[in-house]
Amino acid sequence: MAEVNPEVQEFMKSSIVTDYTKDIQQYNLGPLWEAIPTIMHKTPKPQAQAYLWSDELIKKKMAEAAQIFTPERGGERRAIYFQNPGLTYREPWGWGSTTQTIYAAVQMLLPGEKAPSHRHSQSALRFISEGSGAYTIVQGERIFMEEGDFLITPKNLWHGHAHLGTEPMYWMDALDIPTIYAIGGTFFEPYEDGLQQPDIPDNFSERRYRGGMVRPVGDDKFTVAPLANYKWDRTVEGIKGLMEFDPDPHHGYAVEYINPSTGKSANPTLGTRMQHLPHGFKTKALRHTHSTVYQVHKGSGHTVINGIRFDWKKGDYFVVPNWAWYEHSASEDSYLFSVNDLPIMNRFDLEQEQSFDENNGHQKITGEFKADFR
Ligand code: GTQ
Repeated sequence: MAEVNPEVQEFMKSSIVTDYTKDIQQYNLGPLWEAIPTIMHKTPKPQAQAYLWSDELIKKKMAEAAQIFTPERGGERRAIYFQNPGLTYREPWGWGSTTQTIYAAVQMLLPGEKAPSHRHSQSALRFISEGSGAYTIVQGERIFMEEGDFLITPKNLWHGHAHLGTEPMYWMDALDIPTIYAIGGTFFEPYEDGLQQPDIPDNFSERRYRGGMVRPVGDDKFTVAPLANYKWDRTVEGIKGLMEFDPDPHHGYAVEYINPSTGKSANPTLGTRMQHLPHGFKTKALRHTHSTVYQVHKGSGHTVINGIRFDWKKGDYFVVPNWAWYEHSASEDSYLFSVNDLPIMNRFDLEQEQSFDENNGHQKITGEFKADFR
């Protein structure tokens, strides 16, 4: 705001003004003269906080959930979402917000279990953290999932899951639930008949895309991504190619999952990356408009977020909010999967980025993260 002279400041604090400010609010009217610093802050001031959920906590709570209900009996999915403590104002469950735009969760499916089909206007993705032998069936295509696979479930397609294997499966879900909620675009429909049955060959899209950088003729016309499962082996091949060269100082060896029809992000509203940080590698600090949710797929290390050190290891999840300085450091060979809202920021032409120039690109560490349970 422009400088206000002391006389004006004094006047704005007088009862003529403050009484009036109070008065209009009873008519559901708002005083911009009071609200500007809150609703139009100078740089992004996300309500989402930097936070970390540990593998132990998630496993413990999932084991408890498994004792209590199955997906078929209990609300369609056994998924527990990461409710950011800065976004809990819609009690009692918050509003499914890990950042302001991203919902992230862990889902667990036990051998023999089924999660019935449904469809909705939110776009979904999954990253498989443990196990194999389960499939998701998306619009009649059974897609078998293995550790390290990245899958998309485009909006409005029927989808359900079933587990034909022998060990529990865990995966990360991410959806644009808070974004669709905020703009009033939510539609949801259960499938009338439990789990949809297959009507096209298993793993159809992944088999059609076996060639990688060649695509079936005609597929440039797709509006939804035509590839449903991005296999781990192929992702690692992409990263190995990068490792023949110097790492990116801010990202290490990082690739993004793209829609092979358009070259844009695999999901229209959520960006997704796999990032390899070799043992001992430290990235330089960066901040940008978009927010990110990470899953530690392999390894261990820490991330400094606005001066606070977050130690992580395999199976942990953490949030880097909008416009927060962050830098990663790997103490073992590490792989971080991440989901971001960069496609949304780009669509609105809002993305800005800055690198941290002082101290050779590294923040001063002022504290360590400790989870505070409510
Ligand atoms: O597996 O279809 O975590 O529809 C949230 C919404 C998972 C799913 C979630 C969903 C799903």
